[in-house]
Amino acid sequence: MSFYLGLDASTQSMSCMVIDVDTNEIVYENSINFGSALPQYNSTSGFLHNEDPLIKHADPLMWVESLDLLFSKMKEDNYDLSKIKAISGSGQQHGSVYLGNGYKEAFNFSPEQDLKSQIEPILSRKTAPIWMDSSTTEECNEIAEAIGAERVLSISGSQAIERFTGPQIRKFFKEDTRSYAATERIHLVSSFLASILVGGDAPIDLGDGAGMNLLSLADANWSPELLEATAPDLKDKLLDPVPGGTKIGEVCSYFVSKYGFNSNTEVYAWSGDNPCSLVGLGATAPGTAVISLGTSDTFFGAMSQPKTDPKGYGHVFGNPAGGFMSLICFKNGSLAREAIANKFSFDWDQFSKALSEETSPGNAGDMMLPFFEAEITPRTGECGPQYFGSSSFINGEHAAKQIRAVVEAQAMNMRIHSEWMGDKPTTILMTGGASKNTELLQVFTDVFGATLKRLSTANTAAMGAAFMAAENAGAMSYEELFEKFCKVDPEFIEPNPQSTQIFETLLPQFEKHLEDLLV
Ligand code: XUL
Repeated sequence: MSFYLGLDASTQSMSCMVIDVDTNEIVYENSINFGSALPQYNSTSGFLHNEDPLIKHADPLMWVESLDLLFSKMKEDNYDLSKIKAISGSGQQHGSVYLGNGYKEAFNFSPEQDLKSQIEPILSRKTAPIWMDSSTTEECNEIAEAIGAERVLSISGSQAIERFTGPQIRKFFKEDTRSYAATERIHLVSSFLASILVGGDAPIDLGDGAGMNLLSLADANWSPELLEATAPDLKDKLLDPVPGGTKIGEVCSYFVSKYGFNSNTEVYAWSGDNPCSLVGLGATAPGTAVISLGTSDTFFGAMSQPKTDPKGYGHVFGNPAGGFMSLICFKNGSLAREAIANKFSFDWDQFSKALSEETSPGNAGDMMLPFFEAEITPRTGECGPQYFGSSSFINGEHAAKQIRAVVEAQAMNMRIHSEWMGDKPTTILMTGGASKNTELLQVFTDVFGATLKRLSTANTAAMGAAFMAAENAGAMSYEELFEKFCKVDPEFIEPNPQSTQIFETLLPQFEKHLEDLLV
């Protein structure tokens, strides 16, 4: 029994990774893309269309169905699930699922029916607000006014933030008080899927729980002040949070009879995708900065003591290996890169070529603010992309320059907003789907003036979840797991000093455009 399964419920897909701690190999990987595998949910990018661009909800049944689909695929591939010793998982952060009357009984799943039809009747809110939602500014202000903005930051490690679960819960309570009252349990994406695996309520871990504006970091428990400022009777709707990697039970009989899991397969508390990536990258000790280029781009690192961002964009989450982590999130990550590629019908090869062959660092002064969606860092509202520089660039006559402009702006925005974390990093670990693109990374290395290293797997959230299962089940320590599995790609990406100098001169200009936008 040397096999450990990590699941990753991200914005656009449900993925899995099995590691074998005897042979030090990843022995199985698979992924269900929501848009292509489950088109009936009309969620090409993992969320439902809404007339209001600030509202981003997903159908929780899509996540549930993807779990059945993923295990069916493993079975079809003749992967013997009875060999799995323990499971943990990663979920996109902040998204919340609301369960009502009869939910506990429903968790006693019958293998005669699929999961989706058994979960559907117990949802007290049909859709789940996800991290991309920016529609709760009013609720954030109300929470901040109730106890003081500074106090929200010092208790929870983050200002009241639109996508965080507390403000989302408050909005639900205000808009649909009856359904809120009928809600018996509120889960995060991570604890919801963990609950399904064990067939009973699973707690939220401190890593993901810190993304709710409800947790007191100092007490490692829900803050009575924040609960009260958010919505009535909220404490009763939440289970007490647990430290990362707490054992929450065994896989329930549904998975045993349907997919052949061993009934002794242990399940450990799931966490958020960023805390899991910290583990999967072997970056749980302070000193290593990480950039993840995914649907959202994030910049994060482990911290021994919580430190807050004076500008209020940064967050403090729990580190699943103990202690804390800092994080800043940029909503216009892959979605912005995809939007510009689609605008010019470029595939990823053409995208790379645009960066390496058709344009040069600094883009001859042409610059943009790449906020296709309302940005989180900095908070922009629904402003759309903005272009500055030559008229041919502004008019979109030069596709390659617009592509470079998006990537340069993403890197400059990230550099400016990560400065509060402390010393400028000299080495940064890169992860996420887009980290495979070397030409794109050249822009990041030049802007940061730091060496970039990649790991051999880009799927670090699933890897982190598999590590959490293995470490907590007693297979081996995190240090040993990192040593065995976290193989750094021998090809480092080094900054070109001349290009870095160009960006040093451009950064103040870029910052000025940002400031003008926020006025
Ligand atoms: C982090 C954040 C995103 C989501 C989705 O605060 O909102 O990174 O976790 O990946």
